[in-house]
Amino acid sequence: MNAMPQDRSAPAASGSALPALNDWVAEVAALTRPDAIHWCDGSDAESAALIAKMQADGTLLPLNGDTHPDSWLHRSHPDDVARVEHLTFVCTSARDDAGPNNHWMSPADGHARMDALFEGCMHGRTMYVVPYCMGPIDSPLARCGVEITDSPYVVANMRIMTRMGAPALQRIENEGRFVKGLHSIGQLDPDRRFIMHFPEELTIKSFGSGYGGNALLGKKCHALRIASHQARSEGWLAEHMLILGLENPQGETHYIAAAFPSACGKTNLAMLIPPEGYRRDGWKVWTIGDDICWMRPGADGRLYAINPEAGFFGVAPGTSAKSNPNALASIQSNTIFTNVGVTADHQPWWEGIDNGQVPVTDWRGEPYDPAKRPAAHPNSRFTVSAKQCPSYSPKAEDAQGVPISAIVFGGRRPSLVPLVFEARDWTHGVLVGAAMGSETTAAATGAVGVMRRDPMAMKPFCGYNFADYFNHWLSFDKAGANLPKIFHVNWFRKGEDGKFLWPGFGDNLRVLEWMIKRVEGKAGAVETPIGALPKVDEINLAGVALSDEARERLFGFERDGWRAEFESIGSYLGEYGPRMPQALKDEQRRIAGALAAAS
Ligand code: TSX
Ligand code: MN
Repeated sequence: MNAMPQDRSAPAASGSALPALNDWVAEVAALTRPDAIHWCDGSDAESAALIAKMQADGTLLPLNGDTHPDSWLHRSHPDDVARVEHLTFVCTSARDDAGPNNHWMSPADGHARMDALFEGCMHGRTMYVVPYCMGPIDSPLARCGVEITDSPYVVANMRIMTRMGAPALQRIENEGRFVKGLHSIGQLDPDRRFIMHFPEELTIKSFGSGYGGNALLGKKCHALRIASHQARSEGWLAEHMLILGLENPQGETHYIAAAFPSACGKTNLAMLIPPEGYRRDGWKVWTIGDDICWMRPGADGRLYAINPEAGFFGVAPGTSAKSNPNALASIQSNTIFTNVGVTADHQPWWEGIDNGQVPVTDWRGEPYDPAKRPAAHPNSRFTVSAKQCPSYSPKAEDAQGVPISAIVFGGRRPSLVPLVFEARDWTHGVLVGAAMGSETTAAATGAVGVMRRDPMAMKPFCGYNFADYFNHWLSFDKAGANLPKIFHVNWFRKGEDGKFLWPGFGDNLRVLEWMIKRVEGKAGAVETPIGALPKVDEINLAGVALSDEARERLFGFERDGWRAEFESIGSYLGEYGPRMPQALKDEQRRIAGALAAAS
């Protein structure tokens, strides 16, 4: 199981049949100087041994075994609780290839900076070699990687979030190609912390953080930043999208992929439970994924999607039996909780869990005092296998992926933006995605009510220049393509009184139903310069109490406001400079012109 780092001729059990992998592991061991090397096979025995070790050293605290069997609490370092965008770099040979949407460093400088940090950093520690597959192990759309890490917590999370272990190693050996991810928690010093990507070398180096997005390299670093770069050169898309299946009473299922900026309830939408009447009629929502979607055109021209992940790394606060019963059901056992509070009888607790219990200890391990800090960190998480989700779709394990009927973009827009509209064509849809975003609400992030654009929800995750990325999106519209329709939704429109006008949650199914009717050519629409709006009566609002004001604002088209919005979109696109595709600028001008024409 363990081999000394110096042992370069290790037997197969402690290494791989792939020389390129063995050489890289040896090279990393020579640099980081671990006490031992452990090649992860993903077995139950291995997992049990790792968990026992972490329980012994306090990395994992057991939760109530009666209410939450095989579940654990991890408290991270208080300065290590979130992704660090200002310390995240894309290292391409040419600065312009990373684009204004990324921090850039030359590959040579990036490697030098990181290798200095990694020098001897695993002394006294075990180095884990973690082979993983992003996507069903037998899927042609899946891609593999190997993460080398000195964090057993990372290994335990990777085992849930990816297909980790022997089958992945087998596939890597067959393919001879894999993404190299090197990770060390270092000293968890925020001043010695960097997340660097070398997309041209399919390499990631991450130092100084043990937190999810910085440390579970299969997720944001591989499946989004590196994969988006790889997808561009190979003709597919790696997107920050949930995937759900919507089954109608006839038993037909349409698949929808959707991108939202943070704090819009992506996981809640992915696990939506239909309103009572819909359930009775036989409607069902199936969850394929809640965060990442890889899609590629199939032989029939449609886009086929897989969820590259095997689990959910979800935000805990706000998750309740009311907001997301499927998520709550998923996390009753075999779950790692990070930075949540606990009750007197050691059950996990967070703000908005709404289960009648009370916390006694906060996420720092101190007695809960609401005057001091919330019980759970706002970015506290659960890590759980997708297989534990009651709505998990059997199609999520399908090697061929699922055909996507609709792509949905959204944002938090208290004003102007209607509940739903449909893009007139693919190019218009790409513009809708490029212009999406949220108005800021959290006082912590600065000004309230400021428009933050987050194209396709990919601002922190696109591994290359956004202008090239939009061009790549546009390139899918070609002969033989049979592309999904593109929609934009806004669950967060507010009324004069500042209250939300749309009930949201399960009732969002009514909007999804209209989209599918549009896809099937069974619903009408009102054409406007911004796209097609639902025709009154063609979106089912039976049982939804909406005031006249709500109806007007949710389904109306406000020409003057949109004129200003399109000016703002025009200047935003301008920020990406001369690489911005002309077709997208033309589309913005066309709509701006249409908005100006009739008044
Ligand atoms: O997740 C949300 N969704 C999508 C659900 C499938 N949230 C939570 C956002 C934070 C993560 C929502 N919040 C949604 C929504 O559609 N809509 C809203 C706004 C809202 C909040 C409360 C009410 C109505 C709308 N009403 C009552 O609480 C009674
Ligand atoms: Mn995400």
